[in-house]
Amino acid sequence: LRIETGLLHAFEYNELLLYYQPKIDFAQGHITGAEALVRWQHPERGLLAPGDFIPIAEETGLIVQLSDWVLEAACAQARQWKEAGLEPIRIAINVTAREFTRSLPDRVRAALSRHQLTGEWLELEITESMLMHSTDRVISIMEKVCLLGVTISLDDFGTGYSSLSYLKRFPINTLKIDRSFTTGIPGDTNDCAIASAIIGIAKQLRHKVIAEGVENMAQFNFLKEAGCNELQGYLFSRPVPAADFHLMLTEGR
Ligand code: G
Ligand code: G
Ligand code: NA
Ligand code: MN
Repeated sequence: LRIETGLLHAFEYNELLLYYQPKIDFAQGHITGAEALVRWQHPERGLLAPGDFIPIAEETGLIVQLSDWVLEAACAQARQWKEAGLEPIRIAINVTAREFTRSLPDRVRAALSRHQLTGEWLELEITESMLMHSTDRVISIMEKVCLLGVTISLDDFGTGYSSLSYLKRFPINTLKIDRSFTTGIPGDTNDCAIASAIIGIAKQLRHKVIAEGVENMAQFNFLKEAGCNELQGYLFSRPVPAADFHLMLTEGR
């Protein structure tokens, strides 16, 4: 309960913030975008990671308010970067199953228009489990999002139960290889096989593929060789505050 009432205060007192973890393309080594990851600057407990409060937000229903806050904060930040003269880069936000409803395209459209942004600035990360039910409804929501120029990536790919025959029906742009597979590369032959297979599926379906949790050069080399398009992970950068991410962009890393 203390976290719950605290979380209500967090909105009121501006204690939430977004960190940004860059996504890099293998070919050029350029930053192509970032995943926005929420943090809570708690007055007593310090900087809290999502694992410390997202589950409580889910249980209490505050996740709805939190998700609205994240969408708004990401777009407000993108607008600042746009006004600072940066070329569009995709800011990816994590979308929960609960907000994946018919109103999602309207919420996204409204947020973009409020900040005078094109869809090129935004990406939605969804999980496999969101694709499993009411397929036609889900496809129609995704298509409306795509019409805004916003891309969709499938997070934690391979950890859920996804029917590969379904996969081709969804307007998805990118598959994200889950960190649990990246971790075992290159030593674990199963993880290597799974990562390669996901890359193969992505290519066949003409999706982009990104590996998360890339921490070392052995993983980097394997994934690059296997044809992975992008990477995200501590090898390049941890999630960082907006100002630090802006510096990375302008220093042209
Ligand atoms: O930042 P960290 O590595 O601790 O993130 C842990 C998890 O929290 C990730 O799996 C991510 O999907 C989730 N997460 C981070 N930010 C958000 C957010 O803004 N909304 C939701 N729903 N989940 C988030
Ligand atoms: O959305 P998702 O649950 O996949 O969120 C990614 C999580 O993984 C975040 O909590 C982020 O801080 C963490 N993370 C990002 N890169 C790395 C990495 O290279 N290694 C490890 N161990 N964790 C990472
Ligand atoms: Na994610
Ligand atoms: Mn993920």
